Amino acid sequence: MSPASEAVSAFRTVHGVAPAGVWSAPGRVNLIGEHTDYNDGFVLPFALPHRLAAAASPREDGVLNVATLGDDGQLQRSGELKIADLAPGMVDGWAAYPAGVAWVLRDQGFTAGADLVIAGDVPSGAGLSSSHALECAVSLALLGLAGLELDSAGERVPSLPQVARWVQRSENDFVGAPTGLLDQTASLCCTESHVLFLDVRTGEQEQVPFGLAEAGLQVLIMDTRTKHSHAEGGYGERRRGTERAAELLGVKALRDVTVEGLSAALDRLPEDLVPLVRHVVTENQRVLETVELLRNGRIAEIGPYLDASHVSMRDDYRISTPELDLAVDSAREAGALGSRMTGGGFGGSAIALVRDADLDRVKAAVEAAYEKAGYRRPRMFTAVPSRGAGRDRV
Ligand code: GAF
Repeated sequence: MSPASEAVSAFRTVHGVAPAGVWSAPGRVNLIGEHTDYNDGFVLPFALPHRLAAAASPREDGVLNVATLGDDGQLQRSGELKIADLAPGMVDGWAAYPAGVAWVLRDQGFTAGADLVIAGDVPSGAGLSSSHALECAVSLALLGLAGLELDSAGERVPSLPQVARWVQRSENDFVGAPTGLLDQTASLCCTESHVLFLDVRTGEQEQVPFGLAEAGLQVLIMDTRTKHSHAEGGYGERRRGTERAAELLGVKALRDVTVEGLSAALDRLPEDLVPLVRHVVTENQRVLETVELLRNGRIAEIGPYLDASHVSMRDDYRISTPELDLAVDSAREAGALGSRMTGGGFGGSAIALVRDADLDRVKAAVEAAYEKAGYRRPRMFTAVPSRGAGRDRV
């Protein structure tokens, strides 16, 4: 059953009637361009086929009531949340994500309540943006109930990039996670068969063809099944470090430092900021060079950029883990064209670009390496670039 059908059926179970509609949003992987988004830089994600769906009906009483269907088939409930009373810090756990969206939309004049039932198959805690899929599906559901169909052709008001900024605000100010714009924009704006080249500073977007099948290639996702958390520690620390570096260099954001000016910039920084800046500046350049190859259909040649990106995150940004490194190294040794951790780091998933003929060998090698190291068996699957968020007809 599709996530949308599952959400509709769970809605019927909970509420005894069909929902007014169902909206869904995908998880994402970032092909390259990590920790560049909050430095006004470049990112290159694609949407996963995995989605979270929100079946929804309006309520007259200004209450948000969310139930979510877990992997174990059990429903968890948010309880009745009065939208007018929502404030940061009031809601904990998974329910903070839909509540944050309702909170931010309230400020835009969308104050109506809703019953929502969520279902889907984006692995959670895998660094594949299940929380953003949830936020984006809920945003489109609440806006859709208010009569705004953002996925229809023609003029879109508000635009999807605008919704992405609202989702970011809900995450930063309500949930309390200091994340950038990558994940929401990917979930909302990606299209099938393309990677999305986003210039975070200007908001400019380019859908770049990513024809894996034509090139005889696969993207293998390797979920280390180790936990990461953005809301605490490492992510915020790195973010603050890069902001401090930009301030010391007298630029608006590290986006303004070029590879040509890198060495002079590094000379002006305290030692602890040097590797952070080196990562961000070189990563932006890697995105630009990867995009250029993809524009010319040279997809099999991007491997070295993926590899270099991983090394930079491992050694300079220091956000990789032994599990991620082992997945990347064993995939490479077994013939992957390139491999890197994806997302925020500190656990989660890595990706590998693999020729069709090498896929089984690469998967077996990663599994064997994990077994030998005594790690939990990784979850592995291939994924093609899929459609972004929108309304589903079931
Ligand atoms: C997480 C964040 F949510 C993104 O904004 C981005 O910074 C990413 O980590 C790293 O590229 O997914």
